[in-house]
Amino acid sequence: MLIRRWWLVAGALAVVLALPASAGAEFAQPGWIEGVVSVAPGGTHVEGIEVCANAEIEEEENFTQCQQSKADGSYEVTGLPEGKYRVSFSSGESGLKLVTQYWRNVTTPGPATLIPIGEGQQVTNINAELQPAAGSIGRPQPKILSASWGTENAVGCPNGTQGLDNIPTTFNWFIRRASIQPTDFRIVRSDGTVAKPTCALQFPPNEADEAQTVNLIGDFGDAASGPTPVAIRVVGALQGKAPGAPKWHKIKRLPKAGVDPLSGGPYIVDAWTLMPSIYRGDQNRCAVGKAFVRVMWSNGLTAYPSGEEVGAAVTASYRALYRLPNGKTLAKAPLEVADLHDHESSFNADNMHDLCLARLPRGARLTGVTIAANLIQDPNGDPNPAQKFRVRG
Ligand SMILES: [Ca+2]
Ligand SMILES: [Ca+2]
Ligand SMILES: [Ca+2]
Ligand SMILES: [Ca+2]
Repeated sequence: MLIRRWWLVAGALAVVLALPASAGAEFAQPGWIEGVVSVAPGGTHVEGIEVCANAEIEEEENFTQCQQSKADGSYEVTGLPEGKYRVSFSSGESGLKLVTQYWRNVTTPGPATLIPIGEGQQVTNINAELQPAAGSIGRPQPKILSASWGTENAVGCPNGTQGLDNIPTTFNWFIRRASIQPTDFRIVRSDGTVAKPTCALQFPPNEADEAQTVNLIGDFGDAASGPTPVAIRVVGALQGKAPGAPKWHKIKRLPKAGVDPLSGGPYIVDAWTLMPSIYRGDQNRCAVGKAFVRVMWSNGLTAYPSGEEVGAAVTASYRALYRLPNGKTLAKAPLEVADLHDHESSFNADNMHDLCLARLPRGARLTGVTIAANLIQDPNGDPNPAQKFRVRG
């Protein structure tokens, strides 16, 4: 089968084979497939998903052509000789941990629908929505969740400068430490001036599973007489990944985020189930329980009004909300709260708590976290408002 072999060898050889005068009809035009890929929940279009078209061609090795999706989720796999193709969709270079699937939403190759492609034929709308793999969370796109003015003239940088302000900035992704530089950020003040941080640290949240926060430290304003910081922008190249995803990924431009005032209280910005792969090495992890929920806040956390590490009142008030397969909601009280005593001084307490939960019913899905008001304070001494945080998706 000369025609089929043509596609399996280098283009240069094809020219040689094409020389006989009568050969024109033998060299069929290749076909191709195209479509759009997205990631659930929400059907976000993602760059770097790998789409492969695989044909078992008689008397030949398997023939496979692959291509990655573009930023708008579209892809084209070209150069396909006539045949029937099994099309697969997988994580590729997307930086996400996704379940590999075949066209028409099956996860094993056996029952996959074969797509016939004729000579020179264009087959369109070979679309797919991929699901996050177990032990990862979706989050196909990075986002800033919060930027809150934490303290005024009260913190320092490793270069020795003291008396600085800080703005902990939280993301829905882990940010790769080696990619963070102070020059990656700008702080816009109320008078229109722009400040650069003196340093940008993953501290106090400094554990490997706490990489969602970057603490911007510098001279950002004056709460009493102004100006005050009002917005932050990311202007440099950060790298990040969704918690549980295998690869770091370049973070493209993010929308400008507003800065909460110094006097504001702390609030919950994120909650997700800690998977074993991430939680295993955590030094101050839950010592009890079967399911573990990371609760991330906008600012450092201690007990209100003592400023000591949080205790029984906080444990008693937290609830993790779950949706059960029968549609009912379960409000689960934690057995304990972990990720406490992060640092020697409670002033450096970080912005995370871990809820240690007893075994959950099968199929329970985390939908939110609640806690009553006036139990937790931020480093400026401001108490928390009551929280009814909803998990999206
Ligand atoms: Ca505050
Ligand atoms: Ca921890
Ligand atoms: Ca911690
Ligand atoms: Ca903590």
